[in-house]
Amino acid sequence: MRVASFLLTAVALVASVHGAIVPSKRATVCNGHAELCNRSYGNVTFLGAHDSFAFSDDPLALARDQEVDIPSQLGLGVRLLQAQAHVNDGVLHFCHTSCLLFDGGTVEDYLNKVHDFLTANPNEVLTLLFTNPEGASLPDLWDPPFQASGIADLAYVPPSIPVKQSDWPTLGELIDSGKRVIVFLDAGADTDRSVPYILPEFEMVWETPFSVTDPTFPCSVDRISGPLGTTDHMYMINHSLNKNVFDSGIIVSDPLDAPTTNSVSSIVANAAGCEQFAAGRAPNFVLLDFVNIGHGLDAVNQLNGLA
Ligand SMILES: *[C@@H]1O[C@H](CO)[C@@H](O)[C@H](O)[C@H]1NC(C)=O
Ligand SMILES: *[C@@H]1O[C@H](CO)[C@@H](O)[C@H](O)[C@H]1NC(C)=O
Ligand SMILES: CC(=O)N[C@H]1CO[C@H](CO)[C@@H](O)[C@@H]1O
Repeated sequence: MRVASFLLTAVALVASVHGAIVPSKRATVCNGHAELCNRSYGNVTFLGAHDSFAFSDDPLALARDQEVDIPSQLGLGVRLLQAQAHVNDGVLHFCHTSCLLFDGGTVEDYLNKVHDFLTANPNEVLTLLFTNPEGASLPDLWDPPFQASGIADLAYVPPSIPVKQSDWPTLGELIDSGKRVIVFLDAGADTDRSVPYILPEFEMVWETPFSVTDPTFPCSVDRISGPLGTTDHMYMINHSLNKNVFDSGIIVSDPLDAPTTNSVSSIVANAAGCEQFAAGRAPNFVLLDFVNIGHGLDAVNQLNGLA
């Protein structure tokens, strides 16, 4: 301890001898844009991949919602990854509805890939939005893969919960602090706060309806919880169009619609329809199927005032 503090003092002295204060490391480009460094996380629009793990290039894989893998999605500018977890043989997997229908592998393998991206891209803020339909235990099943992959060390823990939309740190602050992953869970984190970095989604983010089959995407506040008011939440548009197969009630996503659904005009129109619920603000997250099709990132840049 003594040696360490002596060294620190010596370094400080050398620094002051060489003139003035040594500035702490500051990110100058955040998520690819200098303009975003000084912007609150709550005032940025991010591109999201719905069912990010459910990728396949096989058109016959009806349970897929993406065509390209996680590194490719991130490479396309996706900065929110959504996925649905199921317990399979006592271990958490990402699966679509059931692991028999589509098994995307273990959450730990998935998070290892995400960690590789974060290590290679130190100036990126990333959001993980996972769903927990089986109510898997946070300390017993969710925390272990986050710890093993190293993502837990990068996850932001707010000083108190819920965080108002206007109270989030800037992207630059998140990057500079090394805590640049925001983790939301749809169910479980509201009642169990024993894993502090796993945040209760609906207390801070509201969502538009899902399984939408109307291509005009009429906006409404579908899922939200208190105590914060609607405009003090961030929000996500679930901008994926589903097809009711032969009116059977079976809903699947359709890549043939994706060029239209993922166009700038369709996304921006959906956002405009929601601003009435958000004091005129753009959505924080634009969640898409088939992120490699259409122009999702262009729409997001436009909503961020960057285009
Ligand atoms: C960042 O934002 C703060 C407060 O909003 C402002 O005072 C400061 O000038 C901004 N810095 C830059 C580099 O834009
Ligand atoms: C960020 O703030 C600007 C200015 O108030 C607003 O136009 C924009 O919609 C906001 N974006 C988000 C995602 O809150
Ligand atoms: C976070 C999330 O993905 N919310 C919903 C968006 O829509 C899909 C279906 O299209 C739902 O499964 C998700 O829960």
